[in-house]
Parts: sequence; structure tokens; C-alpha cells
Amino acid sequence: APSDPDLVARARAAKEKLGDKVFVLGHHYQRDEVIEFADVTGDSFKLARDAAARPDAEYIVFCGVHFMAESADILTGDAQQVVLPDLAAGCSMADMATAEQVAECWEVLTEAGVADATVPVSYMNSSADIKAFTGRHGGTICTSSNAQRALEWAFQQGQKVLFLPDQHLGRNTAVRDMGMSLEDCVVYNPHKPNGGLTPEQLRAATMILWRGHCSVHGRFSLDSVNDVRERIPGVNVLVHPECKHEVVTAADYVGSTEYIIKALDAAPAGSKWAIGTELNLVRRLANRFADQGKEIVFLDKTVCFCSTMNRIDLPHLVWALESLVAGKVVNRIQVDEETEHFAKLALERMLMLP
Ligand code: CIZ
Ligand code: SF4
Repeated sequence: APSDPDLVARARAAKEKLGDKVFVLGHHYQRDEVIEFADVTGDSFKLARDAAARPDAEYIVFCGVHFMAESADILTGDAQQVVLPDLAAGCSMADMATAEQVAECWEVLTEAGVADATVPVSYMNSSADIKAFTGRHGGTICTSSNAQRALEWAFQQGQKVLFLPDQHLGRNTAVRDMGMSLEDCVVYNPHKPNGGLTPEQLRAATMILWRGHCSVHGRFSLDSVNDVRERIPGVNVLVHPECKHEVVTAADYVGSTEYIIKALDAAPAGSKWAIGTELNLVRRLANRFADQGKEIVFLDKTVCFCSTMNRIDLPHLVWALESLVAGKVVNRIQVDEETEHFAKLALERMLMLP
């Protein structure tokens, strides 16, 4: 639906009044009505770095979800204030690993005698607390673009990896990209005593995968891949590594959102693509490349927006911007100093990956 013209005018006016003082970041999975006002778009890591590269921007309005705003706060200077237009924009995956659960897991590993040999590797899609845990225990953060390099680094530091919080990215990277076997991986379930694992299982495992997943990407199924191949002969199936292992195995190409955008950009006219990632992005890409004769469809027939991403809409953005014009910083996301210190340590290890 087209955006309310009154809200569009108000957003434009507020941005103009704020000028260079405000920098609006738009994650790839945001609604069109929000992306229209983004100064830059990207994945969570790129956006956090973009914000850090604009120290003159006093206000960073992050159109994305909570953990992304935290990461932006960690990577930007103290003078920059990060605003999340709706505090209810969380991430179900990030919420699947809490500080308490992860501390308990580390105790379980310690009792099994494997903690000393274990290096945590945490996906960008995690809370600041989990990033800080990772930094404290000598681990690194990774994105879906550098997960393999992060794991290779981690296996130089220790014999085992505790991968948080997305089991699928961890498994897909270890098995598909690095040639480990499914038997090398065990799943730690934070809702079961001792993670549902025996000390023997923990000692035998190479990859300890946290039992978390993305509620959007985790919904694509092997059936959706088979169906689309039947429906569209010659289709190229391209999916995000947060999809289940069986989906990734059946796909033709696997990669991060930035990879997906580049692949479609480079695709020849007349080619056909089924994309397994968030629907706002897939729709935008389908529209953008339609003129070039590229047929781009959503991998699944069931609608698959990220509901928390979609909480950020034009009314919330206008409210955040107009509050800033009035001198009021609403919904500020601020990570405490100690958490920031250790989370930054883990992020810096990622930046130093070979
Ligand atoms: O699944 C997501 O939310 C992704 C890929 C986030 C990001 O940009 O890191
Ligand atoms: Fe979280 Fe998945 Fe939504 Fe990304 S798409 S914010 S991982 S729930």
C-alpha cells in the first residue's frame, strides 16, 4: 500500500530540520516505507560500521531490531546516541540465548572438563550480553559472510567451538563449508538439564551448537525447494545460511543478504531465481531487477516477513524523528560500560580475522 502522504511529508520535514545531526540506518529487511528514508541500507554489521564512520551524526536512528541497535551503540562513539523507533522490535533468535542460560552452559562445559578447550563463536544476531560472554571467554563474533573464517580461527585457539545462537548457521558452516560431519555436531538445549547432553557427548563433539534458530529463515523447507523446482524449470535456488541444513544442501547457492544482492545483480537477463530470505528484501529485489528481465520469486508460498522487523513502520519513524526535532531522545539503546568493553573485544577479534 502507498504510504500516508501526510506521514511522508512529516518524515521528510523532520529529517530536513535535523540535517547532518541525524543518520538513519535501514536494515535490508525493513519495509519500503521505512527504507525510503534510510541514508544507508545494509546488513547489521555494515550498518553499525557505517554509523561509526559518521561521528558528526549525533543521532543514529536504527531501523532494524534491538541487537543491531546495541551493536551500533558498541561500535559508535559516546557522543552518538542510538535510537530504536520501536522498543518491541526484538529478534526471536537473539532472545533464544540469555546471559543466564549461557553462563549455565559454560558451567556444564566446565563440569564436563571441556570448557578450557572450547572457544565461543557468536553470530552477530545476539544480544550485547552474549557478545560480552564471547569476548570474556576468548571468542569472536561472526557474520554470515565470515563464519567460516571465524571457525577456522577458533579451531586454532582450541579443540571445540561453542556456536551461538543460530544452530543452522553453525551446522551449515561446519558441515557444508568445512567438511565436518553431522556427527561432529551436538545441540545444546538450554531448556534441558545439562543442555540435554552427557559429559561423554560433550567430550566427543567438535561443534557444540546452541539450540537457537531464526523464526523466518527456519521456516523454509525441503518441500519448498522441490516445489519451486517443479513450478519453475531451470530456476536457481539461492538461500541464506540461517536456513535448515536440508534446505541449504538442496539449494544451488548459499549466502548472506549482501551475497544475495550481489548474485542477483550479476545474474544474466532471462535467468530465474527463487530466494530464501526475508520477504521485504526479496520483493524489493524482484522489483528492482524486473526491468532487466530477471525473474525473482520468493522461495516459499507462505508469507514470511520478519514480524519484529516489521514493527518499525513509518508512524514509529516519524515519532522518533519528530521527538529528536523537539530535543527529546526517545527509545535510546545504551549498552553498559562493562558489557560494551567485552562485547567490543569479541567484535575486534572478528575485525582481525585473516
Ligand atoms: O537474519 C538476519 O536478521 C540477518 C541476516 C541480519 C543481519 O543483517 O546480520
Ligand atoms: Fe531475527 Fe530472523 Fe528476524 Fe533476523 S529475520 S531479526 S534473525 S527473527
